[in-house]
Amino acid sequence: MGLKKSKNLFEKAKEYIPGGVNSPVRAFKSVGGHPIFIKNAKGAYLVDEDHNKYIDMINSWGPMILGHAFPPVEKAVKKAIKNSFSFGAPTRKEVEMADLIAEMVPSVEKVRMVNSGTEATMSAIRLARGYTKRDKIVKFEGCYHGHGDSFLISAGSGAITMGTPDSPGVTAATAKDTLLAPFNDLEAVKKIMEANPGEIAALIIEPVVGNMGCVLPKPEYLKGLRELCTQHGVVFIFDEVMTGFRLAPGGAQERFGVTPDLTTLGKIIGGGMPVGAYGGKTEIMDYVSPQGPVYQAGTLSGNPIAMSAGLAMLKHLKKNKDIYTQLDETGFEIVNGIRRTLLELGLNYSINWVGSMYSLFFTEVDVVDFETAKTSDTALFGKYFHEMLNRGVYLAPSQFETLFISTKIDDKLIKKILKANRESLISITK
Ligand code: HOZ
Repeated sequence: MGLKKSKNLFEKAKEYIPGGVNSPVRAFKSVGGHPIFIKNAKGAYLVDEDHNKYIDMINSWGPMILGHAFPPVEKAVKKAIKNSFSFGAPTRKEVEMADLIAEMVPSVEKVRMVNSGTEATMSAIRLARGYTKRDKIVKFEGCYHGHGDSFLISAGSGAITMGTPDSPGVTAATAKDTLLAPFNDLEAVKKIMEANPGEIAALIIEPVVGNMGCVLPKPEYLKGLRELCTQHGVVFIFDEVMTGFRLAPGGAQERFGVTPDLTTLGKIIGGGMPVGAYGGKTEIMDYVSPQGPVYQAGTLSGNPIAMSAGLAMLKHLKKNKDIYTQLDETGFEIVNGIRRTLLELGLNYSINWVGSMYSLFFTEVDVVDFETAKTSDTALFGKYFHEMLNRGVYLAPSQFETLFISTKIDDKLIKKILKANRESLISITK
């Protein structure tokens, strides 16, 4: 497999871009080698600058649920672009988008568009603080909510991948207002709430964690958190940047039947373009400026091209609910196939799976939280990653990222993925 152009581009990139990339995980630092520079993508496939073709198991970190360059989305973008690219003024599309999100996502009555998941989470906690007039927030070890200061404490994703879960540059004053809890431990949250009466504004969680690898909530855990938040007057926030419109039309909250007070959403509502949003109960959302006193703004918010792409995507998902059954079945086939191979090879590695998200952890421990995720053999994962890449399967370049399945993964591709997986596991463990 030739990778000369990618290698040269990376060398040049390092001269002008810190670390040669615009987001740390994609630098391949934890798996070794150099990143692959992507030229184009269609359906299930990515094509790199050297014309190598890969089955994509990242799908732009979630949003390409219908595969790359999904025709209705492409058509909507082409149509919208004729009317110019940005106005910094309200448009019809934003109203349609807000209406659609409110219809699909159980917790959302009102919603504000922003430009990324990071903006959405930063804005949501400011709103929760303004609404409750309290300062502290609770986050979970290993959860990642973008790169806002309050969240870069015991953070997953690129932070743990690069070995800096607590980032320098976050002031002690900010860090002291972020209280940490282990994921899946209800008792720990109860203790935190009881020890900080009337001080906690919000509790933010990835209902299914994607940023320490895929980690599922234990049965009744989310329900237990809901009850604790209600009891202590804490704003309960689901970060559904990864799970929104993916685990069900209404996201994890629909799938697990637990309704938060606020929800943050990301790139999927832009059909993969740079979009985010936060929404929830009217009573809370009406605290946002200009209706209320909590300030938050953005010239590009509700950008007409991104709105057009997102509307085409969400309308399709709403109309074709069978997509979710299909994604669950594909997820089951892949995960079951990996399990069969592990059994055949006498390997006892852990797999977590829900719907179209899954992770193979190189540890024999059940992965239920950050501590157990960290028992993974990341060097072995790195070898597996490259074996898969050499066989044309593009995984997330970190043990601490979930994989995402698109509807374009058909039976033929499932077989290819499973064959690559079997050969890769044999190669790294022989
Ligand atoms: N932090 C992102 C996934 N959790 C990765 C972003 C990127 O490198 O594009």
